[in-house]
Amino acid sequence: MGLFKAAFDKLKQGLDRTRSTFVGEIRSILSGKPLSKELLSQLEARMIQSDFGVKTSRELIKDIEASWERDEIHTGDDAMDYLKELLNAYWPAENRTLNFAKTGPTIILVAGINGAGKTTSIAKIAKSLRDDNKQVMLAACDTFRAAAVQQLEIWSERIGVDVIKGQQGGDPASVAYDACEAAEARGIDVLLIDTAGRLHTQKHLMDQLAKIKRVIQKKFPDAPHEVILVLDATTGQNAVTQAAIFAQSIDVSGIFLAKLDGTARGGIVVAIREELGIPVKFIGVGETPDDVEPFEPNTFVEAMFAQ
Ligand SMILES: Nc1nc2c(ncn2[C@@H]2O[C@H](COP(=O)(O)OP(=O)(O)O)[C@@H](O)[C@H]2O)c(=O)[nH]1
Ligand SMILES: [Mg+2]
Repeated sequence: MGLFKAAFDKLKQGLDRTRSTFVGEIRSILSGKPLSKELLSQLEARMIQSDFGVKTSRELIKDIEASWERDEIHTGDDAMDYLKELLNAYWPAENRTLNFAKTGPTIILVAGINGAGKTTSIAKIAKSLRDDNKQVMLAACDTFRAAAVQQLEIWSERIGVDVIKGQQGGDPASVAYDACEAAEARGIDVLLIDTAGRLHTQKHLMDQLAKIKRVIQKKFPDAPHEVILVLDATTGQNAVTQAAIFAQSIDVSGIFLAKLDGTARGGIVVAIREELGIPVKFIGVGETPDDVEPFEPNTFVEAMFAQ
């Protein structure tokens, strides 16, 4: 049940690269030494390299420096502990769980550029919900690419959930509408809508997402209950830039940060919070439907710093 409770060992394994590279390096820089400006500047450089973002890195270093000046911390090891403490307190209290419909099916619209990990992440969410005894259905609204529909069908068969699809090249919004009707008729709990990640232009893509949303609302005025944006953690700052573009066109309610296992720059989770203010709800830590964890800041920080 990866979606509901973070599994520490799995998370730790998923963060292997970040742990061995970023945390391993800062540990070797800081450990066993008295704190100095030089150590702090090395720490800051490593944080920036690990995608924490320039502004956040600067602020966290300033906080550590202030604590050192107040004579509260003295060594590199103290600074490392303090950084961990700051990170633990970094995320605001906010809702990071899925928002379910009060009545009728919960509609989850999933967006993101091609290759970000949308379809895989949908399979992960679907499997977790199935494991939690929910009736799940998928809608293949990436009608632009035949392969996209096939990929979703393969996952749906493996997980054992229905998928609604239209004709190749057909109107994605009408597939979304059909899927909403089918979800209601079949008493489905959660409908996950896969969307295109690339069209002729960015404007086409954003217009299409907006249209899908409008059509869903014709059927269920309070839907979509979630708009999940899937970002590829390995693309670092590019992912943040993309997210800002999507967020301008559709109200993104949560981020699924895929491929965190594939990067040593786990600091991206911090940069997303800082620059977008959209909660990361889930993280992807591998390619199978079980490789998903809810994003719980404290568990995340503990796993990242675990020895
Ligand atoms: N290592 C790893 N690979 C992932 C993860 N999520 C997706 N992928 C891979 O990323 C590639 C693109 O994923 P896909 O779901 O097809 O992306 P889409 O184009 O956005 O639908 C595939 O090879 C996936 O197996 C993840 O969390 N970790
Ligand atoms: Mg896809």
